[in-house]
Amino acid sequence: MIRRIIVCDGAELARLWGRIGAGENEELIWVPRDEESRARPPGFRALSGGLKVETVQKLDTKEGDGFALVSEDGPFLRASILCIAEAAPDAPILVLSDRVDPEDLPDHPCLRVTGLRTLIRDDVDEELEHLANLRRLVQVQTLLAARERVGILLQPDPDPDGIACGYALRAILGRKKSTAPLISFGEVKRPENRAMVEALGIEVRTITPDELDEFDGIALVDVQPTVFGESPPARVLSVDVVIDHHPERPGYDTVIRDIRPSYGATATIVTEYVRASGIEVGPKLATALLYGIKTDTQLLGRETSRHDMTAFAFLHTAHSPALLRRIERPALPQDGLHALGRALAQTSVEDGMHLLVLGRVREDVIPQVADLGLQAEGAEWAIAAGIVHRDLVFSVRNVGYVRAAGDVVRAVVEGLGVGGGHRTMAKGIIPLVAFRKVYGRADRNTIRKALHEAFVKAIRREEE
Ligand SMILES: [Mn+2]
Repeated sequence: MIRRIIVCDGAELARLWGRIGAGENEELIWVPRDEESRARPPGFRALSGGLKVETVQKLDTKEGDGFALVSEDGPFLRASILCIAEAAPDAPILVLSDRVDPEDLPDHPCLRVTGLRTLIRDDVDEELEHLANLRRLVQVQTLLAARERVGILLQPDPDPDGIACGYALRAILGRKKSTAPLISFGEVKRPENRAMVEALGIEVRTITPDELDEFDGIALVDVQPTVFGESPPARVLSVDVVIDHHPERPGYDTVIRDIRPSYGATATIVTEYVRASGIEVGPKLATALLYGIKTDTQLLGRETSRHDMTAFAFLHTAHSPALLRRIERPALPQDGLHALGRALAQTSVEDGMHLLVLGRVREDVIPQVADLGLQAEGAEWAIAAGIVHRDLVFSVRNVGYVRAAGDVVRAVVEGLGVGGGHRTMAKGIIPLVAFRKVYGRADRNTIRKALHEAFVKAIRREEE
């Protein structure tokens, strides 16, 4: 059994350690200071005169045994480390000291230094943060408790962050769909957002501004009232709760305002509420919030705070990987697979570019094909294009060490349509009308040729 030998310098630190309580396999040693009485702290063995080479030898340490030195006295620590290094060279040493500078300690191959009080302090600070979140949450709960119907308002075409926050807020309010529906002025449209509500069975009701009157409580998550157009409905300018991570906007009233622009996702704020509330976090709730943070921060990439990291780690232990996969990789419909088959039949990688033209297809098939396309040998770029309604829609992926996908797509759609994205992922939309005006027709071959040339040009231009 591995032993941990705890050496406390002086009665005060020994008693402090004693109050924390000895862990299993801990052997407690007290080194009395000169001025101290000989009253031995309970549980400790006294070692007058400090650690000596012989005393360490007598401890007869075995492989795996380690020392913890608790002291604020530099000379004591230096002498003790040297003794241990000589008598038990393989034993690791943990120094717990708030005042001694680690730089002043002798070199040792297996030494860590941490504070004792600061260690406790960090935990206390963390608890106080939980408490601050609990206070906010209790305010929200108290304010809304007596309301019959609370509308949880999301941005139009809500994204995963907004959807997750609405879903979680309802859970921590202890309410149901009927008394706290998720509402929005614009339906969930984007395929990746649809995939989320479908996989999690979350309903978002599309309402008109007039329908807000049905509610005697309104809470906004991941959005602020002045986002809703030039002259938002009056009811929306005076609400009960706003929880958001976008920069604070003026021009509206709310009873409770929790806006934290340094956070990468509103789902992080709501996750902190969830933790503070102590409610059980089931796999659905955890997956929703995790996906919200993941998409808003580009998987903890840009604009991520330590709060986002902590919330993500907390949720990760509770989420369902299978559910997350279903959201991120929605089931491919059979005609999508056929379209993919036809595209693959004439596939080739040219100029490091793998272009797959799908024809008419469901929109969510396109990004999945782009992901797949990047796996082709020699492909630095994958472009999957398909026709959705009256648009040519394409998803772009790259390997990451080439030009930013967002910039390239913006160059490709310039004057024709809209597009944008990030370093390795981007999306573009060109109305077929605009495409035909330039290229005459919009059949498979024309699309392939046009996109190939446009991308080669845009990538080269970006490289200049
Ligand atoms: Mn957000």
